[in-house]
Amino acid sequence: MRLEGVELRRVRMPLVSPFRTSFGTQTARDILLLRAVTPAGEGWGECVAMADPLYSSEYVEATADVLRRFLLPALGAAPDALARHGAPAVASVLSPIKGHRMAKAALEMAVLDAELRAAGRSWARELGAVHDRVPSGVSVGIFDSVAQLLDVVGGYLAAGYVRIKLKIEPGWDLEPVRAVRERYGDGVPLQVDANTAYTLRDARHLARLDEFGLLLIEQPLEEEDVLGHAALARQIATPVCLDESIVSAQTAAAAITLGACSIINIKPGRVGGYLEAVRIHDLAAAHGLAVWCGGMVETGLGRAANAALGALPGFTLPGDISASDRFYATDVTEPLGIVDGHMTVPTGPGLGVTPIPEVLDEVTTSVEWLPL
Ligand code: SMG
Ligand code: MG
Repeated sequence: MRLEGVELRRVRMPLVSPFRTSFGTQTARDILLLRAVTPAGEGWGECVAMADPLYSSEYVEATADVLRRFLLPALGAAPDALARHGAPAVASVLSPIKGHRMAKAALEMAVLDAELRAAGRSWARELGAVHDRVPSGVSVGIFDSVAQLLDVVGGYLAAGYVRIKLKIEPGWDLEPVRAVRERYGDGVPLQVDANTAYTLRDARHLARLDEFGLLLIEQPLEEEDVLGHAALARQIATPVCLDESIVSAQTAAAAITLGACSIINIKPGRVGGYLEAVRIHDLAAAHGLAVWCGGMVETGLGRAANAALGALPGFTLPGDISASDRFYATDVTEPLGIVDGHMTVPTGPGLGVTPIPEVLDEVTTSVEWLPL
């Protein structure tokens, strides 16, 4: 594998409806896409960083900056490692540069996609997928009223989604959960995600969610409050799942050992790439923990890769792997749909999906070519 350069392409995609979480409301997604160019063809990467550092410390401008200033020059200075080891060399070459996992993940994704496309191998096969389709869950935002929420949830259930995740925050937790249970019954697989909106002082309040038989509560406390999650897990019956706190296999191992979670949401971008994501999957499986694949409002590129990851054997809970039309009227790839509540895992070379040039051009706000 020899990398000639990487194109950074910023796209702006309007969302079909506002997506409100405990940290803000999004009406459009500003995304950095990477196109890795090699003599044998190209590969695509999608950076999951958001426009603002509200979900995590990374944000889209910062990821472009660190790629330009540090990550691509570092990779350019290590052609032998890349030639010899291919995509797995990316993380090791970039390891002296601290943090910036979403930027690193996007670069590794683009390089791995180029490599797999050239070899005619699929993402799913490369990662170790064992299923040809994955159950599709949907993440539902915060609304002004419970009535609105119930309508939206009803629509997703009618569309076949097999699991509902409700975003919660103080003031929007017991009531929406109770309303969904009352309207749609105890049989609906249901979970909640607080995106760090609570503190350990809320433990008794959060314990009131216990009666609703939730699959899990995701990241109730601050990213760095691993001990707080361990203490909370002892005070509530709902299983604690970590998202923001898990940024590597090492932090996953610590959280598991400390009893901070019994389930992990794996997002490849958050942990520095799909290869690290597989290591967390393996670690969790060795400890008997369930994992599921999270979502970062990706285009079809990221979603296709997530579907392949979610098809590994340890992904025993439905992921946030909703169809293209959950967020986008027009995806940059062929639309990914769900049938009987499942998304088919792509089997073509690499990611198995490719941006449609005309659609891509329409949503592109800037293009920058960075030779290596
Ligand atoms: O991609 O379906 C999706 C969104 C899933 O809720 C989702 N992601 O904390 O898990 C999470 C959030 C992070 C992004 S919210 C803008
Ligand atoms: Mg989350």
